[in-house]
Amino acid sequence: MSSSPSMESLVLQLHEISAVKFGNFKLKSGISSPIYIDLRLIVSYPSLLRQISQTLIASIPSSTRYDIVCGVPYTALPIATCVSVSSDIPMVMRRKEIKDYGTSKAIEGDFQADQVCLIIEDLVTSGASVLETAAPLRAAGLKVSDAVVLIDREQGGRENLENNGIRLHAIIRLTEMVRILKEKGKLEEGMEGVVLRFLEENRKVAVPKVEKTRVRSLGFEERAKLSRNPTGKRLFEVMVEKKSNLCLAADVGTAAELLDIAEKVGPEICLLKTHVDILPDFTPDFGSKLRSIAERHNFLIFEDRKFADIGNTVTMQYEGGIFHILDWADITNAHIISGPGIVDGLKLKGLPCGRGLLLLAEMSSAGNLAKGDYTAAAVKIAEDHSDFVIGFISVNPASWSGAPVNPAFIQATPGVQMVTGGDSLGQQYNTPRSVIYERGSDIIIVGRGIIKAADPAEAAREYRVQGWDAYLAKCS
Ligand code: S5P
Repeated sequence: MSSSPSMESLVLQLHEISAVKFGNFKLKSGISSPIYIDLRLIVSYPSLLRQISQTLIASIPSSTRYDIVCGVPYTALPIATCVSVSSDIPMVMRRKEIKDYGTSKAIEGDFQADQVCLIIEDLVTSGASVLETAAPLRAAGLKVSDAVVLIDREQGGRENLENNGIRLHAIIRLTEMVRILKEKGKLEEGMEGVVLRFLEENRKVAVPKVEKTRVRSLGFEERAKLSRNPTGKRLFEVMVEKKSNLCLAADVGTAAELLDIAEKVGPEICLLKTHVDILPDFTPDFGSKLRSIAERHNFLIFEDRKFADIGNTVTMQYEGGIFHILDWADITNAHIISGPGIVDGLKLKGLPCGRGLLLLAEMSSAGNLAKGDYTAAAVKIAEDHSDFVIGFISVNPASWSGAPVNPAFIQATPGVQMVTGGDSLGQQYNTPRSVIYERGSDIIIVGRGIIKAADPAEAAREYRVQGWDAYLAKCS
């Protein structure tokens, strides 16, 4: 296999400036390596730096879309700067010294959530440094799906990144580099074999595990700014204003009882969830009565309709019928069993009114089928409709595989009581702390734990305090 003249020239220049050396080197990991690559030197060679950045840009497939670039600190920072300047693409910088990315300052520069960021790196071994940079970028709401690297050491980085949703574009593979240097007479006799054997024996370098608990969560104030939907934004703001991440599931027997409990529990909650189809005394003025209580106590209304039909049908179910949900519910929710058309249908009606939608990504009941690929499909649909979808009904979002979920999305979790357990019909309960702190949710949805309490207002206060304390612990 022959290499292009520009690639050969790059390799020879890297060798010339001793950025690539052969011998016996002790690596940081403790193992001895016959090859050592130190690309920090390239800042001293402007024409080489220019050549590298131009080759990097040219190596990215034209089908890869990106709005901004970010270099992995520190060696790739000057490379990314050159790419940014010469292709007129804005850049952001990741602060390396911030270990936990609890503030927006982990990423410097101007950007918007949902923009696509291309990561630029000098050398990939296991892919760990690219992942360390991708994590805070994603936590800040940016999308990361591609990384471009000058040298791939072919030691598992490509596969590790692929497993984390990042495609690697490499300019030079290490084996190819060694072959070029051998052909050009730059290697001592036998060195090619030594290096290739070393690579063969160290094919797979595992990515060190990132401790999840060290990752401080972004606060609701920050996340409010990331939400693209007015109701999603408002919900975050109400949570901050009221220090409440409690949603009451107001599953009472009559509309009169519902309005009564809304009045009593209103000061403690950020959200009140209804099932209007269980109210025998529902009247057309129910919505306006509930809205006036909601305005007085500053909470939002969520009709737990769980739409599940095709797009055309749900448009009619949403605005019509007896309940006119669209008129009074800030938020409703939908299963994704029928595919993304259901979101298109609901959005057609809901978006012009500023409403928001939660998707059921998981369920709390025993034996339910919403898991794995189904949950991943819900996340994908949400990302494709982040102007209308504000988040998920979920149970354990911290356990979701794949890329971290955009922090603009709110996680709301049912199946919450002060003690773990369940009911006789499959409901399963976790505690407020476990749901918020361990399982990575934002809002606790509590029904019978409050409604059936001797003093619902007092019980709601207790749930609010526990839910909020767990949120504060997660952010500190
Ligand atoms: O998976 C789910 C989704 C929802 S929205 N599991 C649930 O329990 N819910 C709703 O949360 C359910 O319809 C009910 O209104 C509430 C839980 O009530 P609780 O009395 O068990 O706390």
